[in-house]
Amino acid sequence: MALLPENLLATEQRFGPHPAYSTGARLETGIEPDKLVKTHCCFCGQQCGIQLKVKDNEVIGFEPWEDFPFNRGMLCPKGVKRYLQGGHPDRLLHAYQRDPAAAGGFCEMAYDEAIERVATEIQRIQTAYGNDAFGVLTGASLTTEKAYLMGKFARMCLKTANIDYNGRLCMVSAAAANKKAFGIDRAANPWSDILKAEVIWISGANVAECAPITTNYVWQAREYGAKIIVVDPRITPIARTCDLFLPIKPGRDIALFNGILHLMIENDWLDHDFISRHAVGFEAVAAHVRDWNPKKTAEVTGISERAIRQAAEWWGQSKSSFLLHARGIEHHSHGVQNCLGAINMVLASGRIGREGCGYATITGQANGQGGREHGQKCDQLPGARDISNPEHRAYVAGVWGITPEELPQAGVDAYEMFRRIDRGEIRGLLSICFNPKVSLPDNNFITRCLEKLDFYVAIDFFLNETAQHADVVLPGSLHEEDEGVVTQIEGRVIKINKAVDPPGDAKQDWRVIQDIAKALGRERGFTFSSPREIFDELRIASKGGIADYSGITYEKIEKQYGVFWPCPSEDHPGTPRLFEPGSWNPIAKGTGPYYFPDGRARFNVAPYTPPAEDVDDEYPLMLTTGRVVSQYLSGTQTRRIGPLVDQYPEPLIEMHPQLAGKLAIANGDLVTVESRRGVITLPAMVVTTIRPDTVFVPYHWPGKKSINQLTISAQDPISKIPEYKVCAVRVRKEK
Ligand SMILES: Nc1nc2c(c(=O)[nH]1)N[C@H]1C(S)=C(S)[C@@H](COP(=O)(O)OP(=O)(O)OC[C@H]3O[C@@H](n4cnc5c(=O)[nH]c(N)nc54)[C@H](O)[C@@H]3O)O[C@H]1N2
Ligand SMILES: Nc1nc2c(c(=O)[nH]1)N[C@H]1C(S)=C(S)[C@@H](COP(=O)(O)OP(=O)(O)OC[C@H]3O[C@@H](n4cnc5c(=O)[nH]c(N)nc54)[C@H](O)[C@@H]3O)O[C@H]1N2
Ligand code: SF4
Ligand SMILES: [Mo]
Repeated sequence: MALLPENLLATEQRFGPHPAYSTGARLETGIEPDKLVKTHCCFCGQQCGIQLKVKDNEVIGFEPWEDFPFNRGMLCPKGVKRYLQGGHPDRLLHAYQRDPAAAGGFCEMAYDEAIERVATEIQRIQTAYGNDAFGVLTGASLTTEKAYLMGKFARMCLKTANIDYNGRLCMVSAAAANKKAFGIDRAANPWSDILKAEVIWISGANVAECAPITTNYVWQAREYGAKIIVVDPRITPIARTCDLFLPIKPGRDIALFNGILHLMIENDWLDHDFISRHAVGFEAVAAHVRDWNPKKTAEVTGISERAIRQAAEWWGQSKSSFLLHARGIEHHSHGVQNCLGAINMVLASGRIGREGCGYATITGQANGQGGREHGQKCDQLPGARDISNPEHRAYVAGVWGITPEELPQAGVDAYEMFRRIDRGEIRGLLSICFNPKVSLPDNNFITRCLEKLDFYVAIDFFLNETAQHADVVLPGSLHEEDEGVVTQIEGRVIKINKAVDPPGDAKQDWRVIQDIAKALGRERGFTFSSPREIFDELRIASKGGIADYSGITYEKIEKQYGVFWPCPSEDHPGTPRLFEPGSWNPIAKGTGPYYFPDGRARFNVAPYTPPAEDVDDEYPLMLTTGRVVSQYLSGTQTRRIGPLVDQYPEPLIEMHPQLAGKLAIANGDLVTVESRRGVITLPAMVVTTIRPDTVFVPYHWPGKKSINQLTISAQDPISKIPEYKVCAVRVRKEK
């Protein structure tokens, strides 16, 4: 047995120096590297360029990569410390199987034997309960090659409909709204357009902590005179430097967007030419927002009428603008409607698809964009194709050498998979790059489901909290141990380059998947010998789809510092800005720039509905959740990096002094927060930067420190995103 169980226990303890945190000691050695590898950060969707220093097959540090145009060498605290994961003692070096008798509950297993066992269990479960009884959960931190392979593996090798990914918790509301309004799901503009905007509107995005490099774009625009408007229940770091802050009540953003559009119409701050020539549906939306006068908008949103009028005036009268949003408006049971409300405001202004006139959702995970395009979503096929469309099915089946009938239909979303596990309909699970025990809402339910599985196999480089329920754990690859492409926040396809080989028995993820296919006797279609071969097939599979990568090559990415999709042929330069006149569009075919047969964008009526669980006498406060700058997602990676742990060692409950005063709570006191689903006790952080009716807790910690014990599993009916951003709670001081 390796170091595994002791270290896992150790990483749960935050106090004092302990061996399981990487401390960065190796960096101080001043060793000359053997080579520098130009690649990108493994964490957020900005995908900053970075050069890794490599010595003796180990990443020992980094150098800035100043030529890469997006970040020009800048990095945030996570990027600076990312290299510390590789040498961590918890790195999985072998396969493991569950063994209640072993310390830590697992014992080492030969890799080949583990693969055989996985194949046997898959066959056993599918023979007894049907193909769909085996589910697959994947992630948007995977390269696009791997995301593509996972979609193909689930449908062609396992023949199951049930594959979905962790972007279901992240990008899907914006994706669904973008498809409804524009027919395409990608940032409309490159970030360089932010610099040319007169007004920058930021809704529900903690830019400085979660998209740190974007802060630089926003601040540079401010230097040139731009006005910054921020909408958030908390005065986040970007809000501290904005020109107008709108302290919205969680869950009320549609009301604000409708209220702003109301004032735009009343004051005739509209682009009539754009509305009549490039869009449809304005009249219905205009009729709908007639009611949303400033008084009503102020009552619902909790923002003053004066601030609403000021925001409308700046937005309405500007000549150029950029609207950005993130999970703050998307993590809602009406997340799609929220995004449609934002888009209506953009379309009415006509400021999109031009220099300095932009709109985008800020993508989340490393490959939040590319990971949602090529078929790891439950209803999608490569090229952002639709699994229920017969033409799309026929095309992809043709590329894979199967008949369309052999392709399963749409499966269910990630949360629904757990409900099916609970009901005994799904009996087996393979997960890669996902930690649902920490990251899904109402996660005590998720833990109970994991214990019900007949068989569960996890592929990861660390034993995350979900994988601790696995029967078999397979050692996959760390970011720097493989190559492939990802698509960053702007829609720019970039290349991750391999710096080191996987250690021990660890294998590149795509090899692990192909080994399982082989052990199942279904090797056909899974004999790739490199990520480049997978990418070349992906290019063909995406050809003619909306997310067309067919003209992108590894060489072109290197030459151009990335290629913006769509890129339909090798002589096409790529598409940094969408919706420009004459740009390639396989749907509109010259009728207009939007991805519909008539070439026009769509206004969508976005009715206001309150959150799934509103406050009442019993649970009188709103809980909202999110992130801090030094921690990343479920924390599997960043909770193992000492300097990042030091910055924010454990979750705190942010509350306003008014609320704290009422409950006799002082900064640092232990406070219990309770919802209808769970309870948590954490130290208070009393700050004036949050609404007095709202508390905020970051979600990067497991077990008793996991705020997802309290969150609600209500989902948006269209996108199926969970409502992480608002539920009702009560708060009391611990005696
Ligand atoms: N440091 C760090 N950076 C990250 C990540 C990380 O874990 N850590 N994760 C990456 C990923 S996957 C993602 S998805 C992004 C997320 O990036 P963001 O969406 O920017 O981050 P969040 O903290 O989830 O939420 C953003 C803001 O929404 C606000 N908010 C809450 N409720 C509402 C509401 O009802 N309306 C409005 N308008 N605002 C509301 C919160 O106060 C918060 O400031 O970050 C990426 N970058
Ligand atoms: N309360 C609350 N909950 C939330 C959110 C919130 O705002 N509030 N945000 C949601 C959002 S936006 C997101 S994106 C999710 C994220 O939630 P998860 O996807 O569950 O979080 P991760 O920490 O990314 O878990 C990914 C796992 O993949 C592994 N991994 C990373 N890269 C690779 C790789 O290349 N190969 C392999 N084999 N493994 C890899 C990591 O080690 C980790 O164990 O959380 C969601 N949960
Ligand atoms: S901003 Fe994102 S991509 Fe850039 S260094 Fe930080 S975590 Fe990495
Ligand atoms: Mo995310």
